Amino acid sequence: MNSVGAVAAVTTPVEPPRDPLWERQWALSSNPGIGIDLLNAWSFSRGAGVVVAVVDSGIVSHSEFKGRLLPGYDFVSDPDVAGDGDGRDANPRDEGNYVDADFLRRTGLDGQCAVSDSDWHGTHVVGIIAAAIDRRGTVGVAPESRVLPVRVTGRCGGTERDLVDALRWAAGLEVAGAPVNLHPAAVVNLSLGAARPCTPRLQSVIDELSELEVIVVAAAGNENVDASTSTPANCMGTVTVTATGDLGQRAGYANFGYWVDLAAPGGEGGSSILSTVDRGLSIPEGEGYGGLNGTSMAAPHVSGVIALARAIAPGVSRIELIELLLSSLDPFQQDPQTLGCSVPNICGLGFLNATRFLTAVDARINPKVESDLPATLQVGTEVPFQMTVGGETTSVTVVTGSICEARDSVLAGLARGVCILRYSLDGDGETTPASSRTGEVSVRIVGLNPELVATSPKRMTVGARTLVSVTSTSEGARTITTKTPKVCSASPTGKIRALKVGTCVVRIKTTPTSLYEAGSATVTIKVRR
Ligand SMILES: [Ca+2]
Ligand SMILES: [Ca+2]
Ligand SMILES: [Ca+2]
Repeated sequence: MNSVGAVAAVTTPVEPPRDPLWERQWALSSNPGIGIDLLNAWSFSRGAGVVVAVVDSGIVSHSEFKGRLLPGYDFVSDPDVAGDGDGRDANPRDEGNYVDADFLRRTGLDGQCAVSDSDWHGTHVVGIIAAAIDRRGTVGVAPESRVLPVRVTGRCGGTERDLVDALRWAAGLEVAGAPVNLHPAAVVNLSLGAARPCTPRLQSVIDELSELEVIVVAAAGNENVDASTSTPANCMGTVTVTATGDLGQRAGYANFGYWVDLAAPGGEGGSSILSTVDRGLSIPEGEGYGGLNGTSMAAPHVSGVIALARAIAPGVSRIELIELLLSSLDPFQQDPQTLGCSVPNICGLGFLNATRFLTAVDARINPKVESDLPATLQVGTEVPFQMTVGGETTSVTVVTGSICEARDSVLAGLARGVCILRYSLDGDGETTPASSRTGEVSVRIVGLNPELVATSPKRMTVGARTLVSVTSTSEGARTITTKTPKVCSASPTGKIRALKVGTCVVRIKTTPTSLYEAGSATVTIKVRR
């Protein structure tokens, strides 16, 4: 028997989208270790319906998200940071996170943040995940996913208290003062961080989300330090993502180390990640496209790919999906230029590969059944066999006990008919819909060919009678009929009467039995005057 790999081979090739900026989206290309090999992953899924929460700076309206933005929430408590004149509210619009001298003077936040233009961070992250295939602009990793924009940062950052409430709300949990989120997220993208340990409060809410099978993806941070110093990347249970550039190199800014799970494109220098933004330098002025670099851009590539997987595997557990993700990564480029990531425990276990991941998820939910069972087996004979489901040897039980018997990987044919064998792979059954790992295969048990001998006189005269005598190894019921009713008649018991000159042909048949196939014979008698 052929050995069965965990990953099935080829997928249907998918045509590249005609969105004009696609050609510049190197991060989505199929260059190993550089792009995430997205196109063929779309033959499995485009993330339809999966809810991805982008807990970030909010969002501006953009035609790339048309019809797929869910009602989010604005958890920014501080009106100065929010820039919308009040505390928390139901409108997660990104009012612009620009910082100017006036703002610093007024708020006394001088020293905590620098003067800068608005970067439309949340909108950029959403575009990486969910920009439409619409012959305009860019495309997102999961272009049919739905986005839940949850605002937690504004001008000069955000607070952990707001973040904790935002995370709970995104997962559908109750948060005082906010309406219940009717679209709980399957994936939460956290392209944000602060330089401190993971607090018990933040860890506890991430644990709550893990309990709900929500997958939380966190950016490793952009300080070129060990990611263990950056939260929430350093919380247990997050998928922590560092960033690479367009040569597959570790981005110079990217946090690294043991806490990093994997790497994805984040851009470096002029080779940035292109996505959706607003054109305004301070407040929103209208939709556009622009480039940003950061682990903030790497994380949503992973969130988007997880959304693709969730769309086809809603029943697979969070932990198993993460295991499949981390076991389907590409190796890092070994080129000296990419040194950094090819050293162990720097950029995680490998580089994101969407097609390999989706192929592995597909094999997991549609495990390939392979056996060396023959199509047919004769009654009274037996054959050794093996069966594997998804590469694992499985046992079988016989559904049709009177037809066949399976014992110690030997199948025996007992009686003519269809032998049905049921296989099931138990293992981690609690995380898997049982039906996906059970099924039936059949082998046709063929009977023996009966020996059927019929004898009669060779000649008769018109008006004479005779008897066909029949012997058979089969117990099957016999039918005796004339094929030439004008020349001779035949009774069911084999009495022949010659009617006119010619050739009398009589057909003898036996019906199939549990041991024998149907049998037939003919006799031919010349009828003379
Ligand atoms: Ca507000
Ligand atoms: Ca608001
Ligand atoms: Ca587009």
